[in-house]
Amino acid sequence: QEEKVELDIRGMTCAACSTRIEKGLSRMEGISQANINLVSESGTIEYTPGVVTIDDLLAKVKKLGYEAFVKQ
Ligand code: 9UX
Repeated sequence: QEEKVELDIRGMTCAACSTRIEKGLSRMEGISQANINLVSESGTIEYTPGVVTIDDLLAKVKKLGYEAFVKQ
């Protein structure tokens, strides 16, 4: 079943950045929802473990040009 992970994301400087990340993540298999907040520099991702991993999510955000960490 789906799980949620909260990320801290650094490097977003305009509203299109958060949209870019949302779209990039949403296109990945195993991700049902991605909500990214520019102001709080964070996001919530709903994903299906076994289809996609948290490391995959972090790598995708990094590839898009931002830093991402699992929120502790
Ligand atoms: Mo805004 Mo973000 O022009 O990568 S989209 S800075």
